[in-house]
Amino acid sequence: MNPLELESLSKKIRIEVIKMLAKAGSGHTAGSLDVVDILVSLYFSVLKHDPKKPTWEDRDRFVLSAGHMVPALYAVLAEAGYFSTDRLETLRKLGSPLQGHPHYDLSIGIEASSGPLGQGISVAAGMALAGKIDKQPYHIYCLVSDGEHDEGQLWEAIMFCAKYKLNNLTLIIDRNNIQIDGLTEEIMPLEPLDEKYRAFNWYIEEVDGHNIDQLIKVFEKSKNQNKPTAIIANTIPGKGVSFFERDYHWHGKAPSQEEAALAIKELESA
Ligand SMILES: Cc1ncc(C[n+]2csc(CCOP(=O)(O)OP(=O)(O)O)c2C)c(N)n1
Ligand SMILES: [Mg+2]
Repeated sequence: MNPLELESLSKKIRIEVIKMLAKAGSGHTAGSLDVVDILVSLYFSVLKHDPKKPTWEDRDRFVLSAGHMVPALYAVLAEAGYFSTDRLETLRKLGSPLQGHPHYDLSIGIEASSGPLGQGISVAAGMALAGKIDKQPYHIYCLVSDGEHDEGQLWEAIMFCAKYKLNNLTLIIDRNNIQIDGLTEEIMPLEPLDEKYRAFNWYIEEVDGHNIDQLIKVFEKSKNQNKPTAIIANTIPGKGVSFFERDYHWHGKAPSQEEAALAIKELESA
């Protein structure tokens, strides 16, 4: 797919996410919308994977550490062919594999359970070290949120990755500047975030997290480093819908049916 096709796919995914959240009546709107371009770039251009063979040994692995953003991942996995898009409307329903936070299930492409902030990166680090020990060709991608940097475990994992020079791991930081109760820089300042990673011996890149072309280039670059890579992806929470954008109140709130209809209309006419 060319970048234009990927952009229109992102729009379709955002509409699916809004429908899923409105139908479920609960969930996380801001982050789910802002990671869409990152996930589309990964699953439709970067990752070596086969939705028809989800247990293929040599596949690249993606771990969503910020588990609350999973509606976007479900929509991308369905669109990629891991399961039917009809199932998206079962989000958060009893008995559905599509719970509000991801549950390990390779049959639908979910590589790790997550939800407790700061833990997914440790899982990804373990996968990357295992890949190195076993001399496996696959690459590990892990998406963490900025709010997850308030967890001590994340920094332990960052030291671990540097110690073992896990250059088969690419970390994407969703830098949307919000967390549950407000702006990250007011609640627990993270800046200078790039310098922190550099001091922890990581290779660092910074991109516009909505520029698919840039994202793909930087992902490719991250595969040729001699240390783990962290990509700071600057994103707009609630991306694509004017009344969601940059408002932290949408962190953990689903749109009503009326709000969803307005949001979809705005996306469709953009
Ligand atoms: C260990 C842990 N503590 C608290 C929570 C509740 N929680 C879920 S998301 C979140 C905010 C984290 O910030 P971020 O991921 O940056 O949020 P977003 O950008 O999606 O608004 C919190 C406090 C959790 N899931 N895990
Ligand atoms: Mg955030």
